[in-house]
Amino acid sequence: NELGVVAVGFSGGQTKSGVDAAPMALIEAGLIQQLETDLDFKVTFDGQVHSYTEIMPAEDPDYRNMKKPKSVSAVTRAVSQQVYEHASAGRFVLTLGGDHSIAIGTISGTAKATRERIGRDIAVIWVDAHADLNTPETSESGNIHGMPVAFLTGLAKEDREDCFGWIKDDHRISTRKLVYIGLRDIDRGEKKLLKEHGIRAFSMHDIDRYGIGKVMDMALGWIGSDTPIHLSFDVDAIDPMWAPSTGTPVRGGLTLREGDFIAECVAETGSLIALDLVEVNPSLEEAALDTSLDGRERVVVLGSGWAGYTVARRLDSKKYQ
Ligand code: DIR
Ligand code: MN
Ligand code: MN
Ligand code: MN
Repeated sequence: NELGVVAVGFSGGQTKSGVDAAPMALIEAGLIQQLETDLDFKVTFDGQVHSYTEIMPAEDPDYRNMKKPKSVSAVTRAVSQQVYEHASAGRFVLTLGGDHSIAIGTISGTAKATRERIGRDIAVIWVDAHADLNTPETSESGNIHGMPVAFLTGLAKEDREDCFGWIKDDHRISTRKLVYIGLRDIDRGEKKLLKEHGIRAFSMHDIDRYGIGKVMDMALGWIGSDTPIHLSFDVDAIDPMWAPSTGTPVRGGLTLREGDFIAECVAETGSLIALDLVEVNPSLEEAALDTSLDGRERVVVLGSGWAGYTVARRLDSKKYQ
């Protein structure tokens, strides 16, 4: 039961500081220990929360409407290599973010490693209030955490090596192998792209209509039973009542139990190869909508307990190891 952990203390894909402190908060809450002791994983972890200061560019002006393009490009390129090395060694990869821009690194890393190792294309389940599908041109904010899926699917491309030009075909995924769950805050440009490319998406409206059980059946049915799955989980998919400590909370989200259920169903397939847990921002605990519990504690407990559980359940099958 081999697990590689990558801790990414990076917040440059959006403008609020604090999301870089999440990996340490999760680790201090006992995540690594829980994975090793309670869940019996052999954990490979370099013991560091990477902030990649040594590769940060001296200056980083906006480019094609993107904020901090060179920084995000350099960090995601380094993350891609770290994740690629774990995945190439047959390890399940757990990445702790950081904002969601880091998924450019995690998914490109598993996509490439899985192609090389077993000749398969991966599928991605993107659990989020947002689609993160903006191209630099459709983005209203310029924040790259709203763009990772566009770069990963090739809907956004750039030749400049220092602005995501390092992303090649073997890093990319097809829009056919992408499923969204939990959407409720979509920009106009994103809506158009979802439609044009026939991307499978289950919004909160769909979850209300069909229930989470049916939605998971449909989502996993779309992917098929013999495809390696990378689960990218933005904590803002969960309702702010449960997970208030996040940069862009949106009302009307998943219950805590629905979040668990998604993780359990994906784990049960035996096809899960990687998990990202992103956008936890411990410094935003004061913004908690529900003050009956301490915001930070809830999010940390959610993150660690839930991430650990997902990984454990997945080991029922070692299909892709
Ligand atoms: C918005 C917000 N769609 C943007 N995206 C967020 O900036 O492109 N993603 N918050 O998590
Ligand atoms: Mn996101
Ligand atoms: Mn989001
Ligand atoms: Mn928005």
